[in-house]
Amino acid sequence: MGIVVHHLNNSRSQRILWLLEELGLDYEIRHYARDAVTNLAPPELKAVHPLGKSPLLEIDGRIIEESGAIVQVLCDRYGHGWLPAPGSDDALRHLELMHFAEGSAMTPVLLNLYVSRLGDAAAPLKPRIDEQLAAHFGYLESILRPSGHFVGDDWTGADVMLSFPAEIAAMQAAAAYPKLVAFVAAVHARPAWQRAREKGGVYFGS
Ligand SMILES: N[C@@H](CCC(=O)N[C@@H](CS)C(=O)NCC(=O)O)C(=O)O
Repeated sequence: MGIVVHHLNNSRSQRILWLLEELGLDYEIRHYARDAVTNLAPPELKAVHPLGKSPLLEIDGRIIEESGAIVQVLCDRYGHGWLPAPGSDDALRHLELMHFAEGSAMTPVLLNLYVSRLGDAAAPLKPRIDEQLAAHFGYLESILRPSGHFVGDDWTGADVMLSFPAEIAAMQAAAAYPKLVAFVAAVHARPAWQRAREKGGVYFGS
């Protein structure tokens, strides 16, 4: 059965294309362009899933939402080398970090994005948001292993998931997070990432 990625330009969906390229899978990309004024996804994505967000993966006739679930499904089915041994402590760590990427790290990033549109009215919220950004990015910086990976000594699904917040940290505060900057450079140097980047269209992280 074919694999289809409903891909919004300049979005989290880029990391799904990267993983598909790493796994050497055949897939089709349906492209959706952000609105030039609002930067939101076009309404056509709501015809695929009620939330109208990307990534969405179509596989075996089913739509799968949430990057973490998509990465897990792809690794479970096609990328066993991209998962730690089942039952190991690394597998538990991997599970934590797969959830951390969207469940924790992205919260202050999104808050920051939204309140930055308030101008001066954002001032009371900014210190707490800045502190939480530093806490989450600083945590990621602190747990990067000497191998350059988040779990074990090789690429895993957690690296794929965390590449997105790491790209944001590297863009927003490179001097504070040299290990994350090096991690992002290693991701972007992967031939699979470069193929995905060509296929995905506009992307902020590079
Ligand atoms: N937690 C979800 C987040 C999905 C999400 O918010 N995607 C953004 C792209 S980075 C989106 O589609 N935004 C367009 C919009 O909200 O209109 C996931 O990781 O899949």
